[in-house]
Amino acid sequence: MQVGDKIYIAGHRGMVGSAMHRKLEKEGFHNIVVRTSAQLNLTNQAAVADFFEQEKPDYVFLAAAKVGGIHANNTYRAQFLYENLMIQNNVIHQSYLSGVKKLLFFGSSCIYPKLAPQPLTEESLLTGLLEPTNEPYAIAKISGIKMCEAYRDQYACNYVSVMPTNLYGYADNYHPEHSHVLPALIRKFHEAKVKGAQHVEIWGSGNPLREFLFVDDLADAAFLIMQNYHEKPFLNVGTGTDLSIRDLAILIQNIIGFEGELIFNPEKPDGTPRKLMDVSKIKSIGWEPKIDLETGIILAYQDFIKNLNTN
Ligand code: GFB
Repeated sequence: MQVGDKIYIAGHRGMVGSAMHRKLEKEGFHNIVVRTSAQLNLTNQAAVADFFEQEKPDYVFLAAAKVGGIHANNTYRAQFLYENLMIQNNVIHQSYLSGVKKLLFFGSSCIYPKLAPQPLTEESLLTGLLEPTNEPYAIAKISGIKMCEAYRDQYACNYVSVMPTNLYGYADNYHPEHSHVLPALIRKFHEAKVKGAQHVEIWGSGNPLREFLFVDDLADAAFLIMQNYHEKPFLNVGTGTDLSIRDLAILIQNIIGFEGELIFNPEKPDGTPRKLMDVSKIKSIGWEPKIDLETGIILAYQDFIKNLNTN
């Protein structure tokens, strides 16, 4: 990618797409094409074809997706499968037809089997059964990886995929039910503190282990991969360390300053017991995360407060 190249970010208003936008601007890229979902419905094949025909981007970051936490994944199962397949099928295929030089597809750590050996290496893909709560989303993301690989095999397209661990950061979704755990807990502890509540409910047992990456660190990794990595195997992106949901809750509680009790609700699903990424491959090409968890939560909390009226 050179500074004048035309770059399309699909999903530029989401957490990942907006981080990618910031990163590209910081690196001096100015020829960036974006469309809101109202301007371009990525599930519509004809509309996506017209867009590529008209804009002819050189590079594509495919960050558009229907995403959410464990409850949203489990509730909107049909939409998570259908919308994600349609978006990625349209963007990947039209990129091929319009001669895009390189495309980067964002996947997710939930593509791995529920009980795969930890830390999760890229080789674990398709070696076992998926976690049921997010199987539709995972199947869509696995299809995206396989599409990038197949278009490379058959048409020599330079398409690569990255598998980020659980993300958080600027422009996250703080919906009380549909968000991921980290933004959900920021919101719950903040509201409990403001209202002077006695306790905060944490879903599940608190025992599952999760790894969290600040989204700007992912954008750095994706930029590096776009510039310097041109091979077929997809790459994990994570910090290489995890913590229990209980410890995460205590950390957020302390940062926000909530003094009440934590109550664990076993009626809510735990999801996969652990999904820690093996990040040796991405580290070997020169990437390291820069934002530690505590700093990242403070930044995310500031962003939450700033956008309080829109969250
Ligand atoms: O982040 P999360 O929704 O998704 O939940 P996953 C992680 C863990 O936190 C689960 C617990 O064990 C939840 O039960 N948890 C505790 C909470 N309190 C809360 C809360 O208030 N809200 C939420 N959301 N969780 C998702 C997948 O799995 O991870 C997606 O469903 C995607 O497909 C994403 O891959 C990265 O980590 O379990």
